[in-house]
Formats: sequence, C-alpha cells, structure tokens
Amino acid sequence: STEQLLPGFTLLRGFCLKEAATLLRAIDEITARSPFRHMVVPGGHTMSVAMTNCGDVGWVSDRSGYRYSPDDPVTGEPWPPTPAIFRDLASKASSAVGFSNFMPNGCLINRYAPGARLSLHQDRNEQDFTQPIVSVSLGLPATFLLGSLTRSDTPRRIRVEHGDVAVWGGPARLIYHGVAPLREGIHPLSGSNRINLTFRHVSM
Ligand code: MD5
Ligand code: FE
Repeated sequence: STEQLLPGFTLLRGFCLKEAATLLRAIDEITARSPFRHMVVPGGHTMSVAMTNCGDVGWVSDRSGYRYSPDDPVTGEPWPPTPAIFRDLASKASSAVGFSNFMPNGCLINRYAPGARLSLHQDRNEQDFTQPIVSVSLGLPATFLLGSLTRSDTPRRIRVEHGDVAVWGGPARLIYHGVAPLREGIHPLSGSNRINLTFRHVSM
C-alpha cells in the first residue's frame, strides 16, 4: 500500500519485500569491507546505532562534528561502491512517488540492536530540496518518530516493518524525526537486528 503521512512523506509498505534477502546479502558484502561501527557525536556520546556507508560519500561523526566523507575513516579506503540493486530500488521507489532521476551519491547503513535508538533530530547536512531521501527498513520492526518542524511537538509513532520503503520529499526534509528504542525479537533474515538504508544526494 501507499500511505502519504505528511506533505512530502510517503510510506510504501512492503515495497522491497521481494528483493529484501538480496539486499541483506549485499549489506554483508559491504560490511566485510567497511564494518559497522559506533560513531561518537560532538558531545562525546557514542551512538547506540552502528553505522557504515556505501557510495561516493558517507556520513561520519566524531568529536569534531558531522560531515560527509569520500573515505571510510576506519579503513582509510573509499567506501564500498553502491550495489546496482540498491540504485535500482532507490530509483524505483522515488519514481513511484513522482521524483524522476533521483541520483543518490551516498547510502548510510544503520544497524539497530535491541535498545538502540535515534533521538529526535533534523537531517540538515545535505539540503538539496530538489532530490528526495529514500529510506529502506529491513529485519525487525521499529517505531519511527515523526515530528514536525518544531522540536517540542510530540511526534507521531509510525510502525515500520521489513520491506517498507519511505520517500521524503521537499517539505518533509526538515522535519524532526527519530527511531524509538528497538524491541527485542528474532527476524529470519536479520536475526536480532533492524537495518535501515538511507539514500541521499549530498551536494559538496
Ligand atoms: C532510520 N535514519 O530509520 C532513519 C531513517 C538518519 C535517520 O533518520 O538520519 O540516519 S531516515 C529518516 C528521515 C530521513 C530524512 C528526513 C526525514 C526522515 N524526515 O523528514 O522525517 O535509521
Ligand atoms: Fe535522520
């Protein structure tokens, strides 16, 4: 099904169910080269979500701040290339919502173990409002926190499941959002984890 939950935010339920197992195998190949790691944020805390990237630019954080980098600071090598199946999915999902020619140049891969969460934040390191952001949920279900442009507004709770794909366009790009602490569970394809892919076009 297709649910438009806010202007600029559409959830495509089950959109990548058929290719989910292939996506997870491709993620294993990426993480064999650029492993998941827990990044440190400028305040000094270590994130509960483990992250890695593929593509031309990857999101990184350390004590000095957030930025996009062409190289993995752990390996000193470029991030692994984006698999064709990732690009095909990002393009298929964005065109289904009316964005043609989405050309992501980076994909952030987030891994949630039980208890891992992403507190309410805005994504404002890569504002190019002409291109959407596509996010893909794999493995255990999670509760997405969908806020507004005002941090103090109580967010809506939206359950996202294995195979769901979300497309965020112009007006939704600066919305506060987060992920509630992951509940324990076992998924046949991802074990005790949830994996989220976020495709972005980063202008640098
Ligand atoms: C996740 N990741 O489930 C989410 C999915 C992140 C992040 O938030 O920054 O890694 S992406 C959700 C998203 C992206 C861009 C805009 C908005 C939500 N939004 O306007 O709500 O790991
Ligand atoms: Fe975000």
